[in-house]
Amino acid sequence: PKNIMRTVDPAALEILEYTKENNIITAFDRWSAQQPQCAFGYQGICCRICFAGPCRIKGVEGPGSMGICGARDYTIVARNAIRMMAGGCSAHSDHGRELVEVLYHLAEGHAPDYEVRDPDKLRRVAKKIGLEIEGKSDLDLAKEVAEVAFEDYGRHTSEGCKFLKANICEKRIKKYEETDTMPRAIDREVVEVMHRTHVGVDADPVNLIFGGIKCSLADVTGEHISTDISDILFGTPKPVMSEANLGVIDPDKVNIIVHGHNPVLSQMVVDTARELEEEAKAAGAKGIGISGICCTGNEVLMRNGVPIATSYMAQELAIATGAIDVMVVDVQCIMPGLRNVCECFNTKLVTTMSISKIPGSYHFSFEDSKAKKSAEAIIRLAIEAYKDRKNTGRPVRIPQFKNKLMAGFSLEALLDLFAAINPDNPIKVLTDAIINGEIAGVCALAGCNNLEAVYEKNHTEIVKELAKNNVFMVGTGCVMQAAAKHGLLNYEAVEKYAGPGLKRFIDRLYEANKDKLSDKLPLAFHMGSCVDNSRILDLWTEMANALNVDVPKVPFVATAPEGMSEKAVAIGTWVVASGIPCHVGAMPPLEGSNLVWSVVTCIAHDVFGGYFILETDPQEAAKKLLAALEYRAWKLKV
Ligand code: BF8
Ligand code: SF4
Repeated sequence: PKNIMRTVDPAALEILEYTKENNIITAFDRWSAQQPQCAFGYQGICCRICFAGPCRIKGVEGPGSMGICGARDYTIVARNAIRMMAGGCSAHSDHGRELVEVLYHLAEGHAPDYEVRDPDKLRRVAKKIGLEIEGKSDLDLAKEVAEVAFEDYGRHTSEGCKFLKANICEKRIKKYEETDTMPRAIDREVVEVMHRTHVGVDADPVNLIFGGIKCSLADVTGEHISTDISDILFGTPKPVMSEANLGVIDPDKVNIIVHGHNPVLSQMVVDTARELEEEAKAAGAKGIGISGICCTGNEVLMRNGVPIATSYMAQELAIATGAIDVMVVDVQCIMPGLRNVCECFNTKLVTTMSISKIPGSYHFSFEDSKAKKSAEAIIRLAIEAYKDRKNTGRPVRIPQFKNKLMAGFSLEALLDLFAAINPDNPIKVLTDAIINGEIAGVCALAGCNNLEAVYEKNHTEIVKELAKNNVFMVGTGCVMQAAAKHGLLNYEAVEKYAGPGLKRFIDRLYEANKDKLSDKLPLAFHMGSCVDNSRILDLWTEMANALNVDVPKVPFVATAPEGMSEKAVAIGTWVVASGIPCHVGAMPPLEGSNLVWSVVTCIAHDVFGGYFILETDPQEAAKKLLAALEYRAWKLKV
């Protein structure tokens, strides 16, 4: 049927009608085909950890209330949950490791296509992790930073990860040491989770969850390494203007979409495309049009203003415009389903990482010793595909929807805005605005898309509701792509949706920074990709230090309105362990155990000060987030 509302994105809706008419199968159809989804899996009470199973918890008593080995609902739910955290930690941290390797190879002279673009950031990071910086060259220091990062992956002693300890408050360090949740080394914590969840090891749900928390703190260590080294290699983001949604695609250009997560690849494609612009024109194109999907899209948006084509759930719909010549992917959140849609439109799908291949696609191995050569080959493939598209007269259909956005708010960029008002103590601009009631607090917007909800409806409703109630918003990942597509990352949105206090605050920031900004400030501040949630951790750490309190007292909340991935589970967990209330708008597989449910929603609060708010209704969620902020702001004042 035509009008089933699966999304509030008008561009996605238009392409969905088209794919339906033409029998092109996408995630939206596959979601329907999966209904009803397995109730055991949905609640987290299906265990496949050994192949005596699968086992399901079938009742509350008798032999059917346990797995064959005797595992109870709480053991199974907790084991499954922390294995998700280990998956998320692996993904983020391995992405970080790639960056450390590039930095190390660069310092050793084996990655000639890369450079240290932000030597100041290199020095700041080096200093923070305790290195002596005086009198050292950039490359020598780069090597030392890379070595400390490598250590954080594989240390055998127990003093804790340096990139974590260097970036959190003293009181949090103490808390993690007391609760045995301080990660020793990233790889080690992943291995420990895999070990303790093997058949017949840890059966205690609380012990399991604490193990998961330790792994999630290893996750944020890997995220911080990713952010720091990306900034060192490619530059620390500054405010930048761009556009978002499928309307950014120009059919008369050679169109390349970068999709995945690692800027090691996407940044090289963006830089190289500039140099090959003339070749594209010689082929009859207006130029090379690069746009992004998912977090690698966020990386090149933040640093170069590359427009956003769309977010995770609509990746296949971008191909179905018919106007994409090459989609180049690296790792994470790349749907295998892309392949079939690419086939329909003769789009070339290019994989680049040895651990991430898709049958039937092209593979251009991307190694840092010959990165530029690979990028050139990919762009030339796109130019050939463009010629082919024009020669065959393939129909294109581009929904005419896009919105203007401002992004590029690294923590440095944000503090720089504040510094124009208070140069001696920039963060006080934010904390004072909370204490004097101008704004209600801060909310971090993070996470994915999940068709359990109407695509991008939760995101947009929560942003509007929080804005109305004067919440200052920062964010990362696919939520910010949703916000951008719906016109929520520009000043027009401030005029439309911000409450009076928030509007005054954003206007005041703009007035003080007018000279260096090309446009007025947005309703919500885009801080980057999902690994850049590390920037958000830094923000609340700054606030806690300025207020002279531990993080659980800071009026700061987080929301993942359509959480989905294992990475999101890891992030949500370290957010809670940091002391922040964290809303999730798609139900994680925890409902099968009341005990685990109460651990994450209540007991976590007693131990760490943060807790999960599991709520699928966006209006209710906004109310709960606001109540949490109000309570914290009130406590601060008394
Ligand atoms: O790391 S928000 S769908 S793209 S997992 Fe994936 Fe989720 Fe998007 Fe970025 Ni993050
Ligand atoms: Fe079943 Fe236990 Fe094996 Fe899980 S570990 S599949 S509950 S026997």
